[in-house]
Amino acid sequence: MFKEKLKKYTQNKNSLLCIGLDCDIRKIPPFLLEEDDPLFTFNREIIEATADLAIAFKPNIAFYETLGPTGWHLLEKTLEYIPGDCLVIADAKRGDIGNSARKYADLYFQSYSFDAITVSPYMGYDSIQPFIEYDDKATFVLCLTSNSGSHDFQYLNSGSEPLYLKIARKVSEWNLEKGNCGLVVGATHPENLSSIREVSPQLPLLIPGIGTQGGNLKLTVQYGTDEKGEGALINVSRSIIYASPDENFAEAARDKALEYKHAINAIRKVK
Ligand code: OMP
Repeated sequence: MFKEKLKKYTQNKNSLLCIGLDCDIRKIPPFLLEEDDPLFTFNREIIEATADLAIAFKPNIAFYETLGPTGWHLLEKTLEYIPGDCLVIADAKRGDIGNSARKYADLYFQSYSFDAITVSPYMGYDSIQPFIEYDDKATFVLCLTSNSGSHDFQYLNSGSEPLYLKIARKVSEWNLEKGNCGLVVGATHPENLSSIREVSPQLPLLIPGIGTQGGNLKLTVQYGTDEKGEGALINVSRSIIYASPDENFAEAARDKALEYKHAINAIRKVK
């Protein structure tokens, strides 16, 4: 079960860190371009250097899909390389009518062995249910996203509360089925994290937006974690994986990951 694994890895590794594997041929250290498979070499080195510090890796599927068949192969090889004591989250942001959603669920949970996926709630319950049916996997529903466009719809009033809170409430209801749902909440809205936590105390939160996007780490950890200082995956992608453009890139990524892990834990302690 995802939630049990999350608890175990959080405690064993004393970490909430999730590392985003958003590999981009234009951003990896130039010297890697001489390799046969530069992006795989990059991912492999990053995973090797940071796996003991992270509880999860989150490949954003766009970075793989954009490469066509080569990208799917790169994703496969990358997944094989991630050690068993790390959760693997497909950041795919899927969401379609039921019978199409089932195909996505089968792809990510059966053909590929991801532990969790991100999905959009816009099309409602039948677009999410095929993912929830996989009871040993987790489904993270976009609730309040980190980007500026989150203001277009997510704050709109829906009855007596903003839409993002309605989504948090709905997903808490769906979670009653199998206990395997979570929410995605951007670290760029830390002040709204506490109300989301209040509405959904039992849901794990996947929180991107730290680092390059400028999210507030202190408030994110304070408001995003549960009463034990757990139940959250704090994602950092670019600020860790592209910490250095030189030959020491993996070492630099490890240093950054360590820095984030410690900074997060220092906040959890005084929570
Ligand atoms: P960095 O900004 O480089 O740390 O990357 C953040 C990662 O999290 C990217 O892969 C985004 O697509 C993803 N993300 C957000 O940035 N904001 C969100 O609200 C949701 C996600 C996500 O679902 O992971």
